[in-house]
Amino acid sequence: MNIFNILFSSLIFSFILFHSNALNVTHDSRSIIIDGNHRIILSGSIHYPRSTAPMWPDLIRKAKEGGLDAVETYVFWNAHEPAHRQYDFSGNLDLIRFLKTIQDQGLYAILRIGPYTCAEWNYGGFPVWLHNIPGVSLRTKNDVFMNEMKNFTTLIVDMVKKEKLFASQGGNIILAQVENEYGNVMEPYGDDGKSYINWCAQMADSLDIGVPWIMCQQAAPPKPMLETCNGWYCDEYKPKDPNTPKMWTENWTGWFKSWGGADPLRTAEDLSYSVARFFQKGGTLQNYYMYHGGTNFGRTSGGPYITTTYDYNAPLDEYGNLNQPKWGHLKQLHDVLHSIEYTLTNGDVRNEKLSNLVMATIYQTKEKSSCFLSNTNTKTDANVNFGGINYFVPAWSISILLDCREEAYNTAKVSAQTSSMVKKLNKAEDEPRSLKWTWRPELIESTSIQGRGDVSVNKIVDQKDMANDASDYLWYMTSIDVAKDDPMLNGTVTLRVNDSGHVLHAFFNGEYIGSQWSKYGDSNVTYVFERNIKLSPGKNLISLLSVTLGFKNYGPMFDLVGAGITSPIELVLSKNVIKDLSSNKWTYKVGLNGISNKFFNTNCASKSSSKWVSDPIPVDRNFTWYKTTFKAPLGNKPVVADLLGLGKGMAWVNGHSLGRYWPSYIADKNLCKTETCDYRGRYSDSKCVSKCGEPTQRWYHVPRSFLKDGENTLVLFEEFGGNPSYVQFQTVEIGSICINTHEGKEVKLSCQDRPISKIKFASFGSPQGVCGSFDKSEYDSEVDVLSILEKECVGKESCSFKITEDKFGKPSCEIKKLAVEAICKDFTF
Ligand SMILES: *[C@@H]1O[C@H](CO)[C@@H](O)[C@H](O)[C@H]1NC(C)=O
Ligand SMILES: *[C@@H]1O[C@H](CO)[C@@H](O)[C@H](O)[C@H]1NC(C)=O
Ligand SMILES: *[C@@H]1O[C@H](CO)[C@@H](O)[C@H](O)[C@H]1NC(C)=O
Ligand SMILES: *[C@@H]1O[C@H](CO)[C@@H](O)[C@H](O)[C@H]1NC(C)=O
Ligand SMILES: *[C@@H]1O[C@H](CO)[C@@H](O)[C@H](O)[C@H]1NC(C)=O
Ligand SMILES: *[C@@H]1O[C@H](CO)[C@@H](O)[C@H](O)[C@H]1NC(C)=O
Ligand SMILES: CC(=O)N[C@H]1CO[C@H](CO)[C@@H](O)[C@@H]1O
Repeated sequence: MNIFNILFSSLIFSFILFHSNALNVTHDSRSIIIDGNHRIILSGSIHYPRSTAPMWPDLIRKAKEGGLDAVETYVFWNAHEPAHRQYDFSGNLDLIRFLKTIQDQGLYAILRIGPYTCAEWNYGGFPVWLHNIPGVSLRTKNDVFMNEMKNFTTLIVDMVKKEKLFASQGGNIILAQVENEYGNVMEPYGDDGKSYINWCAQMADSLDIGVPWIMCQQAAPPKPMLETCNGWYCDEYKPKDPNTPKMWTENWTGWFKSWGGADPLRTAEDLSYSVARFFQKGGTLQNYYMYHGGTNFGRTSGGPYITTTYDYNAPLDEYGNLNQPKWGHLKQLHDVLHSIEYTLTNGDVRNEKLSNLVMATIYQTKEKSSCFLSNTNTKTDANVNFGGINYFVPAWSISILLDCREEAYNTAKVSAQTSSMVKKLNKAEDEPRSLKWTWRPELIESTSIQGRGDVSVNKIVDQKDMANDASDYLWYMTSIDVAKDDPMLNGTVTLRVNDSGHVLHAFFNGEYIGSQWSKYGDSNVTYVFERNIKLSPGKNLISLLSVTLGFKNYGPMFDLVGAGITSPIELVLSKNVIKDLSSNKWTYKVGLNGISNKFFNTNCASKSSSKWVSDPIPVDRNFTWYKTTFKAPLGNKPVVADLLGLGKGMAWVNGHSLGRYWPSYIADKNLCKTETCDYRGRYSDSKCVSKCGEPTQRWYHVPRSFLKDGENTLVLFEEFGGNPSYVQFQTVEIGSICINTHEGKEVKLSCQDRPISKIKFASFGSPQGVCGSFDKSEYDSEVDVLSILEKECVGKESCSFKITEDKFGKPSCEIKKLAVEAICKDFTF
């Protein structure tokens, strides 16, 4: 089938599925019932603003190919309503287009409206203006808040209804969510919290959407809301209401990353284990959080300190490539689970203990049976006899047996290929080797350091309150008059600033005196900045530039956590002589000159273009704007900007923000405790991490739709000082692929849309090592496996075969494993 056939048949399919008539979505304790069909649902999160609209069809097609039934997303209030009653549903905020793209692929959608999202998204999705409405109190019984929440939730529901997207209207949305993980934080809100969650339920119910509402992490929610679980494992979870099916709305496929953090890895073996275990123990709906993580463009990342990449180690990587073997290993699991859906949702269930921590679960209907064999030991493999057949069940793994006989899947036996992604220079022929830069300074001296601002008040104001999220940058400025006989003129005076975290640059009498930022932005963010200063008689000027990196998004009353500089700000002469400046007259200025004047906007640059100068390009100069032009890399592969050499700042391509960058932030060496990664045992976000001692984030996604033919413009605002001469544009593609699996498996090697150019290694028996460094063992078969595969695979985009002794010869040991490493052909233009 060619691509048009596929597209055409999926259109027909979706037409039949969704356009014909309304679907009746209900549930029992075991299944989601759609028009009388008892279903288990495999779903994956894809957040529409974390990619671009042109990327959506490909992402969703890959989700469908990966065996998902549904795509889940939050709705991001602060992105849609950036100012009170001013809405934005354009570009990658086009929620309806996203939902229709899901529908066009014939998948269901799960709409988590919230509108609180958490999601490592700025301020958990709440608009900061909401926090600044007088009398408001967020996520509790408060009329101002509830009115706004209802207004936005209703707006979204009405938009969706108008397009007839709820299943009850013939659309594809089978579930919707109100609030989000409130149960985790409800306690501190006391009785008002309880009233609030009851109100949420009533409010949602009154919107009459015709499909069930869910509330995640909310034990025994008010009826008719259904509770669901979030976490790395939800196998032990049981809904309080026996009629509620067991639903897992967030199965964390990996983890997010903070500035200073290492690269997360949740192995395919462990992730599939958690899913298989969930269904072994009666699961009905599970959702991968994330299936595609994507990118925090602009200033959308939360935290504080969440990186611009939100890759999440998800089955689809940040750029939309298959993250192999995870994607393929899960696809196989999904296919097997779908094939036993009938017994899972209808069968009688019983468990049989086989040995210590080894258990069989049998789903039995009159006609059919399916079994799970689980080994929850973290170290001990199991050889078990079940129904007269011997099975090898490795430690921390689950086998699924069709008809309780044939092992169709084991979570620890990965046969999907591993793909190693590489970054390549794919320059147009006439493109020079290095980029030619122009630059201009950010004029901080002439404006802010002089104390000129927009607003003055006699107190220290939180950055959210003062800047209303219009910018990351906020100046706090004050002056102090020192009398000639002030004792502070003698001796050392320390300026002491209490900061709620994020970044602080301090200036005294026009001179820079130092900067500070918290080391771990994710927790533990506050710090005290101290520098000695020399006061002069007369007027002295203190100018503090506070820079935030996303507002907090999680925790009880997270919305009230301070941002920016907090009281007190003091001059300290000695322990006993402290002058508190907190109630001085403070002048505030929001933003930076270059950002306010849109230096990054290439359309209206002409007026100020003369201000960009070419020689000499300064290096390690803070508060500096850089600009260059470049041609889009050849081909259609995802593009990244390699920003190694830069400090911290923001980047724009053709006026589109790539997000905040901070390649000079090196991931802590101590975070990588062990060199090897053992999939066995419970996962946590500190397990299996890598890339310690390297930049937290060196590469920044430039979606193809940001680029145009001919000349493109990159603008950088460099806050810390760096060297732009290393900056490069590269493409991300598969470099090599590997297989390392046992006899009997059907395997496939694929370079996706490029030919396999070479088989670098191939051996059958007990080859050693891992992908990239395989080695033969003395027990391997004598047959020239490499030549066989060369004949079958080289020159083709993919090749499939079954691993058998007939094909690859007889190894002289019990282990019969095939290891292959193949190289994907370089594109030549
Ligand atoms: C929807 O399905 C449920 C059972 O699954 C049934 O009780 C109900 O009558 C159905 N509703 C409609 C409108 O068909
Ligand atoms: C939201 O509030 C505005 C008034 O600020 C009102 O005009 C509008 O109808 C409300 N929208 C909904 C969906 O309730
Ligand atoms: C500073 O110290 C000098 C000598 O130590 C003294 O003469 C002067 O009065 C002091 N000035 C103030 C303002 O304390
Ligand atoms: C500094 O600010 C933090 C956070 O806002 C606050 O908890 C702390 O009490 C402040 N320190 C002092 C000395 O007031
Ligand atoms: C919090 O900060 C202290 C020092 O300020 C440090 O020892 C501790 O490890 C930090 N905790 C976390 C969780 O980062
Ligand atoms: C900016 O760079 C200058 C020159 O290297 C240096 O003196 C100053 O301390 C830096 N300021 C900041 C805010 O980093
Ligand atoms: C349900 C569940 O597993 N929740 C977990 C989510 O993750 C946090 C942080 O890792 C845990 O504390 C929760 O128990």
